[in-house]
Amino acid sequence: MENQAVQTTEKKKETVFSAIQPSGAITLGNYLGAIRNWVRMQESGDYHCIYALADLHTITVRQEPAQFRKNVIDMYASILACGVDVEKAPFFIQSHNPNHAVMAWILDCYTQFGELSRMTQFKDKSAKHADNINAGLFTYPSLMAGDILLYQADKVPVGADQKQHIELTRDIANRFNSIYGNVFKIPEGFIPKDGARVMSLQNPLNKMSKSDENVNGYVLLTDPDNVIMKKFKRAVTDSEAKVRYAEGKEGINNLMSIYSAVTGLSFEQIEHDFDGKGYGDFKTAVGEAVIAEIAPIRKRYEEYLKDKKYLEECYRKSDEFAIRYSSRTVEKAMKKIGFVK
Ligand code: AQP
Repeated sequence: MENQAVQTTEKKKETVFSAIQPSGAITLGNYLGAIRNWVRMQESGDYHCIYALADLHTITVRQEPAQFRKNVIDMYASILACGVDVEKAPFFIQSHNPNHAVMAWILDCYTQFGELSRMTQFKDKSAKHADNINAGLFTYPSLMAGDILLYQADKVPVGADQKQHIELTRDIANRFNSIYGNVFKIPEGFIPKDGARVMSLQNPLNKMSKSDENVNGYVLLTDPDNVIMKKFKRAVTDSEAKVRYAEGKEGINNLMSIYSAVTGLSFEQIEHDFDGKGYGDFKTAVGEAVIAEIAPIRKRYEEYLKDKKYLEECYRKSDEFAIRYSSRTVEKAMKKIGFVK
C-alpha cells in the first residue's frame, strides 16, 4: 500500500529533459544558463530529470575525429563534476540511442522549410561556417525537437538563446498531435531568472560563446584561477566608473548579472556594496566569486577524468535507460503514422 502511494507520487513528478553539445569545454554561460539548473532540478527531488550529451548535433560543424572523441569524454566528466548524478538523473550520450535519429527524420517531415529558415541560430551558424552550410545545420531544430519529445518532457532547462528552438518544438508537437492525437507532451522552456544570457566579456552585445575568436570573451570551467581573474580584469566596461545597472552600460550590466547569479546578491545590494569603489575592485570581486564557484568543479573534473571506467559505467547505464524510455514514444508515433510493425 505504502509502495503504491510512493509510486503515485512518483508518477506525478514532471519530467525534465535537457542536453548540451560536446563541442569543447563548458563556458560560464553554459553553466549559469543551463547546467546549474539541471543540478538544481535534480537535487530538488521534484522532477524526473533526464540529461544528454548531444553529440549528434555537434557534427553539424566539421569535427576532427580524435578531438571529437576526447571532447565527448571531457564534457561527460565536466557535467558530472558540475553535480549531475546518474543515480538521480540518467545522463546519456545521444548517439548511443538510435531513437534520436529516427525521431529526427520523422519530425523533419512535419517541419516546414520556412520555419527552419527563420531560426536565428541557423543564420548565425551559417554565417560563421559559410564553407559548410550543410542540411544538418538547417534541420538541427527538428533533431532537437525529437530529443525533447522522445522523453515526453514537461520542462526543458535552457539558456535564453534556446527560446526560439523550444517554441518550434512546441509547434511541431502540436502539429503532430493535431493530426494523430495525443502523442507528444507539449514541453515548456525553463529559463533561469539569473544567468539566462551571459554575454561576452569582450563584446557584451554578443552572448558568451566558446567559438568566440577572442579567448578573453569567455570563461571556461577548466580555466585556471589566474586565467579567470585575468579575463575579468580585461573585461570591457565604460568610462563612467560607477557600478550601476543601466542602459548603455552593457559591460557592467553583464558583470553585475554574473556576480548576482553567482553570489545571489540583488543588483541594489551590489550597487550599494560598490558605491564609491572603482571598476578595478568590482572586477576583482566578480573574478573571486566566479573562481569560488568554479574551482571545486575543476578539481572534481580532474578526478573524474582519471577514472574512465567509472565514466563508461555511468553512460552505459544511462544509455540503456534512454533507449528503453524513448522507444515507447517512437513506437507510438510510428504506429500512428501507419508504419507496419
Ligand atoms: N551565453 C550563454 N548564457 C546563458 N546560457 C547559455 N547557453 C549557451 N550559451 C549561453 C546555454 O547552454 C546550453 C548548451 O548549449 P549548446 O550545447 O547548444 O551550446 P551552445 O549554445 O552552442 O554554446 P556555445 O558556447 O554558444 O557554443 P558555440 O560557440 O559552439 O555555439 C543551452 O541551454 C544554452 O541555452
